[in-house]
Parts: sequence; C-alpha cells; structure tokens
Amino acid sequence: PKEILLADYAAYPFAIDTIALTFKLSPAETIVTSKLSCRRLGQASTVLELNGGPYMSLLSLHMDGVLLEAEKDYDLSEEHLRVYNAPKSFELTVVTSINPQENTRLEGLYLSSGNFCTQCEAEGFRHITYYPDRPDVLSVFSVRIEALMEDYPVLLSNGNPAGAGEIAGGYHYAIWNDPHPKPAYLFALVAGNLACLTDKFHTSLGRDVTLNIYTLEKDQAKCDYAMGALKRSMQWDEETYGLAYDLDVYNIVAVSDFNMGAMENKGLNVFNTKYVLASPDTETDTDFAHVEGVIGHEYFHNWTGNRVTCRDWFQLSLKEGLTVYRDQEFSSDMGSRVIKRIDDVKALRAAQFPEDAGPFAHPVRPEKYIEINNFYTATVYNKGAEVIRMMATIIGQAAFRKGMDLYFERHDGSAVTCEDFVQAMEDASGFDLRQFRLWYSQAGTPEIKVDVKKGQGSKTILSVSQTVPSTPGQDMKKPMVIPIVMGFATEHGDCLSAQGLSSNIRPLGNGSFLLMMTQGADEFTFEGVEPTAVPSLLRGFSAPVEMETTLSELQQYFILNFDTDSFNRVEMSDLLLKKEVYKIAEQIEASQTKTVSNKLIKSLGQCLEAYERDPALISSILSMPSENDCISSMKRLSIDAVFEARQFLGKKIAHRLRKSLQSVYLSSRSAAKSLSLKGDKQAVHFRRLQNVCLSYMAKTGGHAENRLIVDQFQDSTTMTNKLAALQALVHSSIGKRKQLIRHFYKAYRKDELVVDKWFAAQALSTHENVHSEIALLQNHRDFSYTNPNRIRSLIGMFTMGNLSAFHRRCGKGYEILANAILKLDDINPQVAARMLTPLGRYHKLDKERQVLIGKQLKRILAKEGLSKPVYEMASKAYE
Ligand code: DPP
Ligand code: ZN
Repeated sequence: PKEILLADYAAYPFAIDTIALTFKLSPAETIVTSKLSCRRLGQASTVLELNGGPYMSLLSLHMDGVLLEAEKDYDLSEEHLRVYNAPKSFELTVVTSINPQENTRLEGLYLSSGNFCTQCEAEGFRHITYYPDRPDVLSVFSVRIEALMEDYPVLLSNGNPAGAGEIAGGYHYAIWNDPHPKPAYLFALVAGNLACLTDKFHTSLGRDVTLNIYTLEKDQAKCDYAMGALKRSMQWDEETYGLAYDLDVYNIVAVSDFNMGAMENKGLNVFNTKYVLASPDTETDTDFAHVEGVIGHEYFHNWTGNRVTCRDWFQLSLKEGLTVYRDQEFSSDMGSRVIKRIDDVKALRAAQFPEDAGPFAHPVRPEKYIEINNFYTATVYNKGAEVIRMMATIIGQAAFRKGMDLYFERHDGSAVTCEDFVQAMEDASGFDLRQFRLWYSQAGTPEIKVDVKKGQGSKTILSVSQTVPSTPGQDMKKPMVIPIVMGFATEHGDCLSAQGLSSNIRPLGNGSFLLMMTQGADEFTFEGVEPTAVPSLLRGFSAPVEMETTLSELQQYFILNFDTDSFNRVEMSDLLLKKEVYKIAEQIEASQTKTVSNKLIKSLGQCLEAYERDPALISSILSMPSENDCISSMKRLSIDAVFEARQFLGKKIAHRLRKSLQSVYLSSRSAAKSLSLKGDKQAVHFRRLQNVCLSYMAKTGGHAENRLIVDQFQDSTTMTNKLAALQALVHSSIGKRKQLIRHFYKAYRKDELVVDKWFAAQALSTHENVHSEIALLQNHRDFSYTNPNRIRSLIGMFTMGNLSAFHRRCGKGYEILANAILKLDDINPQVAARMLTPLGRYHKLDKERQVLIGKQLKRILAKEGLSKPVYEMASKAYE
C-alpha cells in the first residue's frame, strides 16, 4: 500500500461550487445521484480526478447532460474516477449504487438497528459517490432523500429543512439545504424509525434553534441529560469564546453501531449511543461525565472543525487537539476543575505516553500515513490538546482568547493548517512561538530532570535538563519549549517571598511561577525563598513530559500532605505508590522479603481520615496506579515482578487501613445517598470515594467486606454502585460469584450498553482461568464482531485494561487478540486496526514475550487480502 506524504500536498485544481444529492434509499440497493457544478481553477489540469471505492458501482456519468463513455471520456479504477477534457466550467452528474445492508465496515452509508446512517470522516464519502473526498474541497450541499414512509418516517441530513412530502407507492421525501460550504467528511444522512426529544435554544445573535435528539423509541427516556449538556455547551461557547450556533436546527442521532465516539457532521451529529444515553440506573457517574464531554466536543467542532476546517488530514490535530482542549475546559467549568485535570492526565499517561514510546509514535502533526483512520490517536487528540493548553499557559488566557478571535477572523469558511493556528496565537500575543512549533513536528515524550540546589546567600537554583527520546524516523531531537508551572510549598501555603527571579521565570500572581525551559539545560534562580519551602513542580501538569526530581522523600511527603496545588498532591501519591511498587518488585527479583513502607501507609491513612473536605480528591490520592502506568514508567524490572508487587501493595494497604476503609466506606456511602436524594451533585464525589474504598476492601477477601460487596451489589439503585460492586465481585472468591454475575446479565440483558459493561467487567478479571472465561464470553450469544462497542468491551478491555492477564507468559492472551483481529479484518478493518494497539506496546517486555508477540504479528501479516489499516499497524509493530 502507498504512503501519503504531507510534503506532497497540492491544492485541488477544481472548485465544486455546489453539490446536489438525491438518495433513493433501500437496504440492499440505494441509488445515489450527485450533480456537481465544477469549475476549473486557473490553467490547471483538464483531468478531473474523483475518489471512489470498491464497494459501489457507477451506473452512469453525464457532463452537461451528455452521457460520457468509459475509456474515451473517463477511466474508472478501484479508487478513482478520472474524467478527461474538463472544460472551464461544467455540471457533472454521477449515479452510483451501493449496498448499505452489507456494509459492516461502518463507513459510508450503512444500517444500524435497521436505520440508515452515515459515517464519512475521514474518507467515507467516497464509498457513497465519486467525489473529491478531501477536506480542502468545500461545497454547498443540498440533499433530497426518498424512502418508504412506513419504515423510515424520519429523514435527516445537514443544514436546514427545506421541504418534505409524499410520493406515490408509500414513499416520501425530504429536502435539506446546508448554506455553509463544507468538506464531504461532514456530510451526513439518517433515515429511520426514530423517536425524538425536542427542545430549543435562543442564541446570543437572536436565532431560535430547534434541538432534537433522535434515538430508538426504547431509549428516549435517557436523553434528558444529553439535551441539558447540549444547551450548556451552546451557552458556554457563547460566553467563553463569543461563538454562537449558525443553523435553525441542531440534530443529534444516537446509533448502536459506530466506529468512533461521535461525529460532528454539520447540523446533524451522529453519536454512538454510549455518549448520548444517560440514566442513573443504567449509566455510571463516569458515563455521565463522558456524555457531557462528548456532546460538548461535537458541538464545539461546529466552529473548530466545521467553520474552520483542515487543509489536509495531516492537520487533524488542528481541529481535534483544539476541540479536546475546549471540551476539557467546558467540563472543568461545569464540574471540578482539578478532578477533571487529574482524570485527563491519567488518560494521557495511559494512552498517549505508551504510544509515544513505541512503534506507533508519531508527531501531533504526522508527516506520512498509509491509512488516515489509524491517526485518530491519543497523540493527535490528547497530546494535541496539551499543546494547545501549553500555548494558553505561555501567552496567558487573555491573549489566547484574542488569538482565537483572530483565528476565526482570518480563517472562517476555509481549510487551514496547524501553522495558521499558531500564527494567529503568535500575532495576537506578540510571543515568539517559533521554537514552540516543535511540539507539532517532534514525536516522543520529553524527559526532564529537575535538580534543586541552594545557592549563595538566599539563592535557590533549579537546574532543569531535557531529552527527547528518539522515535521511529526521528533519531535526533531538538530541545523543546517546556513551560513548567511551579510554586514553593510551605506549611502555611505557598511561599510568597520569592524575588530576584532570573529572566526565564514569570510570576503568575497566584503564588505560582512559570519557568520557560528552552534549552537542553536551563537554570532558574530565585532569591528569598523560605529555607523550608519545597518546590512543587509541574503544577497542573503544565507540559506533557516525564519528570524526575531530586526532591528527598521527606519533601515528597511534604507535597503530598501540604501542597496548595491539589493536582500535585495526587501526582505525588501516584509517584510514591509507584516507587513503592518498584521497591517491592526489586525485593521480589532479589528473592527478599517483601516490605511496605509504614510512612506511606500512614500518610494514605491520614489523607483518608480527612476525606470529608474533598472526597473526590482523596479518592484520587488513594487510587492505585494502573498496571499500565506501573509498566510504562518502570525501569529495568520484569513485568511479572511489577504486577506481583502492585498486587501485594494493594492488598497490604487494604489490610493495614482496613478499619478506616470500612468506616470511610460506610460514611461516604450514606453521604452519597443523602446528597443524591437532595439532588446535590456532590453525591458523585462521595460515590467515587465509596467505590475506591470498596475496591480496596475487596482485596482483603474478608467476611465483612464480602458481605458489604454483596449488599452493595444487591441494594444499589445506581449503576455507579452496582457496577463497582460487580467489578469487585468478578475478582473475588465470593461463593455466589458466578450466580451473581449471571444475575446481573439477566437483569440487564435488554440494555446493550449495560451488557457492554458486563462483558467489560469480566474482561478485567484477575482470576487464574481468565483466558477460558474470555473464550466463553466470545461464544456468548450476545457477543458480536459487528458491533464495535461489544468488541471494545471484551477484547479492548482485556488487552488494554487487564495487562497482567493479557501478558501471561503462556502467550494465550496474544493469541486471543490476534484471532480476533484476523476475524475482524474482514468485517471492520478500522476497528481491527485499532485493536492492534496493545501489540505495539512491547518495549518494556522481556525477549520471550516479544517473540510471542512477533509470532502473532507475523500471522496477522500473512493473512491473504489483509486490509490496509491492519497492514499499516501490524507492519509498524513488527519492525
Ligand atoms: N468524530 C470524531 C471526533 O469528534 C472525529 N471527528 O473527534
Ligand atoms: Zn473531534
């Protein structure tokens, strides 16, 4: 397969001023007529090249009403239609036929629960009709949909409704016009039997917007929360960025079969049900947060993505990094900023850091790809958001807002590059961001080392050095701009007496400072810092780096207990817990007795006792670092020792804090209950703590604890508590374990999103026979290779969330995954390729395991007719 290079970008030589589409919908054969008004730009080529795909047939092709002849007037290959002798301007009419019913790839037009829907980003539109399917070709779309009225009463497309009516034979039609020129990836169509929740929003510009959320009838009752989130998003974007909505309707449709989370098609978002439906008895608090975040994300795309879009797919982070940043800020403003940041950083470390450290590493703005769908990655999204966040930190919020204004002023209605965004920020702020741009082009997570020294007199010196590890295709790296936010923690708050700052330090006015690192090694000097103050570094995770410091253990505990920056208290507990895991792992490797630091247990215990002031924060302080996290920052240890040590430490904490855990469990449980009766949002924070306590309690295997788990499982009315109890049950050796798991299934079998949770909980099992449990689940009648959510809950969870089981020495975990990928490759290559992620995370593994993984990769690569997306991932991992 061919590599596409950023360096090869060339503008499209034609303009498509308008496109008029007519769909005659039928599951087995849908006929699409597309009329393009084309204009040749300048003296450019007279060959009009359109993208196409192997899953559609060309029925006819007319230019200005004249039927064109194959070979003489045009050429058709598997991926292109080339029309010759294009005049200066002309109308091209393309008629194609497609089979939505057979489309299990879920890109282009397909069926979900019997309803028609589309997914066109990144390159799905070319499977509907021949078209310049690239983001820099913007056109004004009008759409006519015809379908059987009884089966498909609802007919939707982008823009505003512009007519509807009956046609003979039980058919009807609807017309949609979208006045905003857009690239084809933002096209959408939905037709089906759908129920609708309606509301409205009055914009700051005086427009009355109708808001609709369409779902299957049975799911209608679960849409209120999403509707509220949509209205909050609309208001937030007006207040924060002065951006208002620009059509008369905003439609959201929820479908069960979806490759991504959701899609921001202009005026017609298509969502995975997982990110729309929310009801306390079937969705968890985390699900609610995700719904709010994704509803916000897709809404915010209307400006960052739709009004200003990407010139080419290498610029994907232009819209995704920025929009993730915007949804993160929205969620922070709606809830707890620090908790949101803790969770986002955790997600970054879990997904992006390992990506950056392995064979799939690529810059935020990649330079080449075989399959663009493989680049909807944590790097483009989450690291991309961090890059935007750093810019905001460096130039300040006020200048950032000015930069956003300038960006829209310059680029509204066009397709631009990451460079254009940075340029707007630079021009609006007056800051020089030349070196900063390396964040877009250099892959790899920078590693910084901070050495704190006392200088002459009252001088405090921070020496910071950085290295950027080499990544595929990038051996040599240049020093990056790294904004380090820090303060000096004392027992009575931040030390405010620092002065005489070196010129690379900027006071932020809130007790914190911004250290601007720009070289391989920098020095930052302060005067007058209180002698006992402890540097609290990288507050709020001001840059996506790995950091090592020379802080003593005493100082580390000081940060854990006293820092005014809550985020850094959590970071410190995470660091101390990991350090303890590694210490125990070393003891295991040296066949020594395993010991656990009393000081650590005592500090955690003290935090736990003081839970009432900030239960969510304490829950984060107490949480064990994930297996993933433990592996990704370990050095020289074997994963076996690290997994064993992690388990050992978890158990020890559970036993040593047994009394407190139980009492905090009981009191947070009742606090959550009474708060939620009052409709108080704080209930979420108490439930979070309650369930962290529960997960520790489960590790004791104690009688009283097991009773509480079973009670919670049986009595709880919220899915948050029910699921936490189910997860505890799965790992436990409670006698009724199997029976209760089955009971959960029976109670929720009709709700597919809950059944997903049921699969996922079991995929995380720590039981000895987990591999055969997975095999059984793969044969379960509700398991299906055609539903991406189901694949992700069983295969994805097992391989990315249950590392100690996945990496068992026997290699069975790798085999299970490879088998699933081989099967999926024929059904849904995009999802198959995504499932390959864990096979690219072998750099911390021993030779033996690497060989086992290599064997499976070879098997995958040997498959005849292997899809392009899977080929790209497997060959990169195999190299
Ligand atoms: N639908 C995906 C997202 O919103 C891709 N644009 O991020
Ligand atoms: Zn997005």
